[in-house]
Amino acid sequence: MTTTDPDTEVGRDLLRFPPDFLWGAATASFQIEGATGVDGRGPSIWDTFATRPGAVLGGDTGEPACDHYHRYASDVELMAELGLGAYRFSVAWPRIQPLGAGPVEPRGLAFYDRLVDEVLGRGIQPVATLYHWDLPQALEDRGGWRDRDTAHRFAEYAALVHERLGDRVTTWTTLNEPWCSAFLGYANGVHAPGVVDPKASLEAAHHLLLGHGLATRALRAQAPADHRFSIVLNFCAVVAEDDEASREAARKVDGLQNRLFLDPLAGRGYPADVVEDTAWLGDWTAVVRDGDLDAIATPIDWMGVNYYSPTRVAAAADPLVVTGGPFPGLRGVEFLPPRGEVTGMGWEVDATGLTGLLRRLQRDVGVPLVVTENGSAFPDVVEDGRVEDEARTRYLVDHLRAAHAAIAAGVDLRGYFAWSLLDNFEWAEGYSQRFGIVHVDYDTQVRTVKRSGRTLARVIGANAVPVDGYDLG
Ligand code: IFM
Repeated sequence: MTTTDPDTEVGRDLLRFPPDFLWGAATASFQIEGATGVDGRGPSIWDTFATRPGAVLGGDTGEPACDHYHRYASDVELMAELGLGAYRFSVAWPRIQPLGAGPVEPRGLAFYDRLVDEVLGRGIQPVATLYHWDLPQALEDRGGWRDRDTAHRFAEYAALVHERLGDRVTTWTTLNEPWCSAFLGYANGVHAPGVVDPKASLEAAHHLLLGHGLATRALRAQAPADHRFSIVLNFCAVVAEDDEASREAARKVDGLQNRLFLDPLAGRGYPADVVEDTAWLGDWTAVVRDGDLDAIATPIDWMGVNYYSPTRVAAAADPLVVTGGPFPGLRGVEFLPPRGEVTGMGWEVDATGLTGLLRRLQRDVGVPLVVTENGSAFPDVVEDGRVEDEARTRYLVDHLRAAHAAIAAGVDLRGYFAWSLLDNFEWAEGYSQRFGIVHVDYDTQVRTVKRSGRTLARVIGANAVPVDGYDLG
């Protein structure tokens, strides 16, 4: 359709999104809040991990991050300026229960109360994630996600946050990217808590999924019928070299990255091929008890899809050679270098991977989808108070076109959240990688909306993205 809409000034061929499409940006507590020792917050595994020499680039920690704990009101004002319809944030468990169980810290709950009121006051829909990796250290001291009890503690914590915020927040996510919590945290230990124990990481994956299921059940039992529950997974679009052995390698990676999580959530149990591939580590499925798979398959209302990049694989010369890295028990796979443009993280840029992934999930999942994270890190330069982040802007617009293509192909995609609203603490990379559509000067805490942010605002205003070109901002 061609239009010269004076309101949007886009004036070219447009790809229009459905009228009620949800436009947002996402963040996570530990990555932006700072104020780690304030108002009774307990230590999280990331506070501990960041003090381990060499664990986080540059020795960076959760301080100051974006000092969002104190600056949330002006950050919400920024969201309103960008025209966001929704804000996806996470609640820090150690602010609510400093020891991960038992006593509740009222000042922690009060912070999220104020945040939610501010967000709603600006006409923005809050989308709350209950766990984005900041496990209370006290629980890790008892085994963390390797310990089944953590799943029960998570369900209790989830219920009490929902009890407090559920009169205003209706859209909920239990876990963000359990693959990362389990495998980066416990298989190769590049994330907190920094444990290297591949078999235990599979047990942790089960306990995370169990925690999701128990929490979803508990929330459903206490929530009004219009509340919407979900889990957010990070998927990789696996691209294999064109030969049989490489397709077999892709099956293994897809199994450990995607199907290990998708299948039990969809009621299909753990995929037999993944159980078989990992059996040489020892029988991790021994931790699965009667009733666990039913709990994990508690129906959800939507699924969050985090997509950044494709993963290229080929067969290794020796099918039994241990691949290493975060995939527990993976053998016989070679990860190939990215092709074409890469981001600051070294991740290949391929928007078509998003379309393919969404189409596949439409078949495999059976609930509406939301892109809950998508974005790119590039080094930014602030010049005359402006950040002209051309590469990030292209990434954004191309991925929006890819999301639109999925909708056009029949995918029930309900929303798109940019990762991230603000530059922030990028985990093991510290503050070295900037994903924000808003630049943060960590010394002065000055925020500057980047060209990508201005572009997203224009797209939201038009509820459409141009068929070609990037010159919107
Ligand atoms: O910053 C992270 C986020 O916390 C989880 N998803 C991926 C992002 C970029 O690495």
